[in-house]
Parts: sequence; structure tokens; C-alpha cells
Amino acid sequence: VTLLADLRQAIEQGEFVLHYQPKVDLLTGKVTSVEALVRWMHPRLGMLAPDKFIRLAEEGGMIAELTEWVMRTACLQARAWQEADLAPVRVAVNLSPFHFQRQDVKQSICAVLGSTGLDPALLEIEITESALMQNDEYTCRVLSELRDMGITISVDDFGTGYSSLSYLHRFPINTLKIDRTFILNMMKSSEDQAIVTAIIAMAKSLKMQIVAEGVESVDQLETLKDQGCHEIQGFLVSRPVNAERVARFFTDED
Ligand code: G
Ligand code: G
Ligand code: NA
Ligand code: MN
Repeated sequence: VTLLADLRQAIEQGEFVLHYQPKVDLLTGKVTSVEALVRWMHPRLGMLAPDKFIRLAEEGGMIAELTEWVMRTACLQARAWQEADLAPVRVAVNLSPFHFQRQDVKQSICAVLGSTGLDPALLEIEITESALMQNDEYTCRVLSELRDMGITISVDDFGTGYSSLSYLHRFPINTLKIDRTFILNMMKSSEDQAIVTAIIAMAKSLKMQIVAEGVESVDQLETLKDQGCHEIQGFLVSRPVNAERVARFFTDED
């Protein structure tokens, strides 16, 4: 059988788990949000990363179902953390552009919030810069409605698309996440360093929060802090880990 047939079954049988990666505020050291990253526990192939099956789910017309599972699981987890009296932390879910372009995307998000009872202020959605540009009027309207509900809107992999300043400011965006390729190259390439500096300055002038992805070293952290970057995410803080382990980053102990 093909992986596509397996995936159909996996969705019915719930063979997925979520790992979470924290985003940390550089001034306070506190976790602001955790990004939910899906993994497929394949019965024969073991744990598969999303690059092995998200495209397949998109092409096979299963992405909405998979995303609904991800949202529901992430929202239930965020509620559980909230009820455990941990410091409030948002959960961030990646939305595929295929899913986002559906007419019922807002309804599906509302349905998940309704059934899980999560405060919308504790939900964040991440959409890629390239997804923003597709069908921009529809995208802008849906994002505005979601933001009016109190949901946080983040733009993922920023810097890899081609949005201009004038374009970006029309969208109700809270946060830009600088793509990790720029962070990776920043210490050895002055061009990449210049791009990071420019993105931070631009985000600040647009009153957006800025997150650097893929931060692996203290040198990167220090440079980003000097430039006024607000938050970091990456292996330096933590790899994506299960719900229990990520909660250690926002318990008040020690
Ligand atoms: O850690 P990692 O290998 O999980 O993530 C690889 C890529 O898969 C990232 O670009 C991430 O945004 C994407 N991804 C992870 N989880 C999801 C998900 O639930 N939905 C979608 N659409 N993409 C995801
Ligand atoms: O595109 P998205 O930003 O959602 O991608 C998240 C992906 O990046 C996941 O595959 C995650 O495991 C990976 N990732 C997260 N932090 C780091 C890091 O510090 N270094 C590297 N190389 N990859 C990272
Ligand atoms: Na992401
Ligand atoms: Mn990203």
C-alpha cells in the first residue's frame, strides 16, 4: 500500500502526536507561546516528520481533517496547562495555505475553540509569508475576523517570500517570524545579517512583534538581542518536545 492510503487510515485512527517548541521573550526570559508541530507515528515506519506527509495530506484532500485534529489537540493541551495553573502560554498552530483558502476556515477554528473552551487569546495561528499573498482580499478578511476574536496572527518563514512593506501593513499581523535560514547564516554572512537587521527595523516600525527562528547559539542570541529582536525559538532553548517536557519551561519552579 502507498503512504497516501496509510495516511487516510492514520487520520481515522489518530496516529499523530504533537510536539511543542517554546518561544522565549529575550527581555523577561519567559515563554510566550509554544508552537505545535505534528508527527505521524507510523506503525511500520516509525515517527515521520511533517515534511514527509503534509504535502501528501494537502494533495490528497485530507489537510483540513488533519489540521482540525492538530487544532483540537493543541487547544485541549493549552486548556489543560491553564487548568494546571501554569503561567498562561499561547499555543501556536500552523495553518496550511490549502486549509486557509477554504471558505469554512473561520468556522472550523471557531468550532474547535467552542468545543475545547479555550480562550481565543491563548490561540495563535502561523501562516507562511507565501500563503499571505494568495487570494489576498479573502486572506485579509479572514485574518481580520480571527484577530478581532483575540487570536494572535503570526507570519511564518518571513523573508523567504516577497512581501513589500506597503503590502504587509495592510494585514492584521501581530508577529513576524524571521525564517531560520537567515539566522543560520547571519554570523558568517554580512548580507544575511543586514537582512535580519532590516526585518527587525521594519517589524518595529509596523509595531509587530518579532521572533527569530532556528536560534542555536549564544552568539546568535546576543546579536539578536542587541538588535532589539523580541523573542527567539530554536534548539538553543529547546528542540520540539512532548507536552509534558515543554511544560517545564513555563512552570515557576527554580
Ligand atoms: O519540526 P518540524 O520538522 O516539525 O516541522 C517541519 C515543517 O512542518 C515546518 O515548516 C512546520 O511549519 C510544518 N508543520 C509542522 N506541523 C504542522 C501542522 O500541523 N500543519 C502544517 N500545515 N504544517 C506543519
Ligand atoms: O517552518 P517551521 O518554522 O514551522 O519549521 C519548524 C522546523 O524547524 C521544525 O522542523 C523544527 O524541528 C525546526 N527547527 C526548530 N528549531 C530549529 C533550530 O534551532 N535549528 C534547526 N536546524 N532547525 C530547527
Ligand atoms: Na511554523
Ligand atoms: Mn518557520
